[in-house]
Amino acid sequence: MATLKRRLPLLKHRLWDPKAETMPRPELERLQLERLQATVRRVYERVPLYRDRLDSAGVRPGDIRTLEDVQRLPFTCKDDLRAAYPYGLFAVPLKDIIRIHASSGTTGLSTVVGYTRRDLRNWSDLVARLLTAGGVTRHDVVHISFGYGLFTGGFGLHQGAERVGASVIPVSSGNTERQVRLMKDFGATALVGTPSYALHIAETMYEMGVSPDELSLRVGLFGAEPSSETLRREIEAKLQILATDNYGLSEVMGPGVSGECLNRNGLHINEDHFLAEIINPETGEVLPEGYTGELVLTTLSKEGIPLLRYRTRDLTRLDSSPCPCGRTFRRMARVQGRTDDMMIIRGVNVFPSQIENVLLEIEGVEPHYELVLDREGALDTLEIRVEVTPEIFEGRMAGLVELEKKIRHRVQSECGITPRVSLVEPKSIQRSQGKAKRVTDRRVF
Ligand code: DLL
Repeated sequence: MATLKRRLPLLKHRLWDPKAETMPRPELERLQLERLQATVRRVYERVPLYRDRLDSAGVRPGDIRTLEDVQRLPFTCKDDLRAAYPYGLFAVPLKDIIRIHASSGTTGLSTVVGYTRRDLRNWSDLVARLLTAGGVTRHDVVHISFGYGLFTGGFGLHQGAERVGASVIPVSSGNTERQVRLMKDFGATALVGTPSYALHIAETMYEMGVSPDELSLRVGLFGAEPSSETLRREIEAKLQILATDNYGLSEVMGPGVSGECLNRNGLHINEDHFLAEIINPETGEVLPEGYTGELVLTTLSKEGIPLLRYRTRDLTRLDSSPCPCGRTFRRMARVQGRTDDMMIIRGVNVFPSQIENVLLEIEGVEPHYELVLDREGALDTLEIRVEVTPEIFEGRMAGLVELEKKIRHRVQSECGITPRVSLVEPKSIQRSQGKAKRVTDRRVF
C-alpha cells in the first residue's frame, strides 16, 4: 500500500478541453439543440431508413424546437444496423469514410460503422478527455492491451493516447507473460484494457515472481465490459494503481462516450457529442433523473453514421449533481448490466453483477467465477462455479463446506435465489484476454 500512496499525489485533476468540459449548462443545452437539429436534418436528407421512420412518425426536421422534442423521434436499435449491413445507415458516400470498424455478433459481423476524417478527430479528442480525466498526461507511457482490429477498443484508446501526447505501446491482447515483461521493460505508467484482462495480467505478474514495485504503473483505465467496485479494488491492490472506468459502444463511436474522473463518482458523458436519455426498457417511456433504466444515445456530431435515439441495452442512471472536478457534464452510474444479460431464474430477475458483488466480498473466494444456468425438470437451476484461494483449497474439508454454505446464504439473501455452489481449484476457470464471458445458459426454451 505504501507504493500506492507514493504514486497517488502525482495524480492531478486535469481537463483535456476545459472550455467544452466545463461549459455552463444553458450554453451546453443550446449547443446540443443546434447539433440535434442539424443531425435530424442530415439523416432525414441522407438516410432512407430515417426518412421513412420520421415520415411514419409524422415528424419533420423542423419540428425539433427544444431538446425535449428528441422524445418525438423514433428509436434505433442493433437490428436496424444489422438489417442495413454493411453500409445502409451511412450518411456519407464511402469516399468520405476513412475508417471502418465492426462489432461481431452471433451472426458474424453484425454492425458496421464508418468514420469520416472529422469523426476520427472528434473520437481522438473524446478519448483524450477520458484519459486525461483518469490521470494520463503526455508524460505517461500507455500500455494498451485491448485487441486491435475491427473492435474499437485498441484503435480508439490508441489514437486518444497519441492525441494526449503520451508514449503509446500498442501491445494488443494475448501472450500475458510478454505483457508483464513489456510493462516492466518499457516502464508503462498507465494500463488500458478490460478489467478482467487487467486482473489476469496482475495474477500472471505475481506468478512470474514480479512485484508491482518493479513496475512503474500509476493508473489503469478500464472499460468495454461490466465490472464491480469490488473487482476494481482487487485490481488496484494487486497492481498498486488507481483505476477508472470508461464506457462506449462501437455503434455510437467506440470508447469515448463517457469516463470517470479521479473522483470516481460516475462516468461523465461527453454531452456536447451525445444526448443521453434513460428509458423504461419495457415501455420506452423516458424516466426522470435518478431512475435506473436503459441508456439511449443520440449522436450530435457524427457524420459517417449518425444515430437517433440508439437503444444501448445498457442499464444505468443519470446524475446531474455537481462534481468537484468542475465538469458540467452529467454522469452515468457504472453500468449495472444489460437488458439482455439479465438472468431470469424461476421468475426472479438477477444480474451477474449482483452475484459478483456478493462473491467478491467473501473471504477465501477468488474473483474468478462462472454462472451456469440449467433446468431440472421444469425448474431453473443456477450453479455458481467459483475459484477458492489455495489455502482454502488445501485446507480442511469442513472449511470448504462452510464456505459453500456462506456463499449460498449470501446469494439467497441478496438476490432471492438459492444457487448450487461449486468451489473449484485455483486457476481452473478460463481467463479472458478480452471481454469476459461469465454466463452459460444451458436451458432449452
Ligand atoms: O466495448 C467499446 C469500448 C472499448 C468501450 C474500450 C470502452 C473501452 P462494443 O464492443 O461495441 O464496444 O461493446 C459495447 O460493451 O454496450 C456495454 O454493454 C459494454 N461496455 C462497454 N464499456 C463498458 C463499461 C466497446 N465501462 C458494449 N462498463 C456496451 C460496462 C461496458 N459495460
